[in-house]
Amino acid sequence: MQLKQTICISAILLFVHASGCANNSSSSIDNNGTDTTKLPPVETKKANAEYKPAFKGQTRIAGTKTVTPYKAEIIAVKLGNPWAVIPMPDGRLLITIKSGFMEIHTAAGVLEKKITGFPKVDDGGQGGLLDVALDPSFSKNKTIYWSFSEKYGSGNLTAVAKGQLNEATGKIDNPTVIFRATPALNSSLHFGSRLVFDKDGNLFVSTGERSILEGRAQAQLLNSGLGKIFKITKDGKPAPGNPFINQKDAMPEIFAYGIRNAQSLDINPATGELWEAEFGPRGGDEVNIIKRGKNYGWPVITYGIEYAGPAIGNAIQQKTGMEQPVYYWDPTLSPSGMVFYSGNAIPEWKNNLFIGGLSGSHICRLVIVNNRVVGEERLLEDKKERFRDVAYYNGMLYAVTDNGNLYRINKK
Ligand SMILES: [Ca+2]
Repeated sequence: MQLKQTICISAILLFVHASGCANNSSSSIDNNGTDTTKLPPVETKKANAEYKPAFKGQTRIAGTKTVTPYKAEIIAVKLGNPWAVIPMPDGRLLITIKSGFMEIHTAAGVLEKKITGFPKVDDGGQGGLLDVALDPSFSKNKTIYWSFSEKYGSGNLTAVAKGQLNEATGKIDNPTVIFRATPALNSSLHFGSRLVFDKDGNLFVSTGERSILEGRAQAQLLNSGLGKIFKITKDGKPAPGNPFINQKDAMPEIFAYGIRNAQSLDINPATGELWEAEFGPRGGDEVNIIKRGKNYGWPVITYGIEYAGPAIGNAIQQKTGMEQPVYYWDPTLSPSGMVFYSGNAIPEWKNNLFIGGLSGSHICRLVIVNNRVVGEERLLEDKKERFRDVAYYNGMLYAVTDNGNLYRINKK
């Protein structure tokens, strides 16, 4: 009896092992026997700039194609202008609406509650109520953090606030601004911004350089909040260990600098590192791995050119002391929100990066091995939508678009 059981269990283990191998070896081969990880690059249009990449595979990497059958459904419509979607611990979705409120939707997309009572946002151009993040102890303290464009002095800026989500009243309780990316300028563009918690319980915040030339130059200045990645505590103070805490005239909240306009941040589940995507000018949208104290080069180095055509600065793309992007696009994707897929439901998506594309009108899937992009795929290109944000929950992706649609992407 015991022997029989042992044989049986061994047989089961063998079967599991064998089928696991079969999955691994077949996951990139489609029904026609084509290796779907070595397709031609997805980008076929002429680049705006004739710049050469710093290393092979920094742009126009091999195309790849998802083999596991999946479906994309629109589960809510007419959301207005959604900017961010994040899952709550129970699988419901919290969605920010740019004009200044949030909505809670069920996992099936049904509107459950409108949340109001946020401080007034400067809703114009790219400004408004932008990203939202849940406190790591949200289930207990109901605290959320959000970024928004705020009228401040004679201009406007990117601010971060916190408060408690009161579902019973549909209000945000104790809304308090905890951080402002000064100085305020007069611009309706390039506010950033994403919020993501590090595993140490501090909050990363990205900002933009406000697009106007006065702000652009400040992306390189450590006494300015424009064009930066910040790391702050839950009260908006500099996170312990920040690189410029002891440097005179530097903002102690800065974690990294030389950023143009970053609307994408997420922690890579495979490495724990912070990844970012940012809008370049005409060409030169970037993906970066953000490291403490590093300079990401804008506007000194870039793979893009001015919208009007001339080179930016001295037309250089690489410089000692400035970080190279892991990947860049020319023509642009216009990367908005992004998320790593950390589940197993669609095996070939594990630890891939999914980035919402605005002008690119698709969700970009990047396959990453050893911190290099090895494959690119365009998802939902046929929908012709501007994808504003992408979220992950339990094997599924959710996405919101500028048309006000909420998508759920799931294994078939
Ligand atoms: Ca850069």
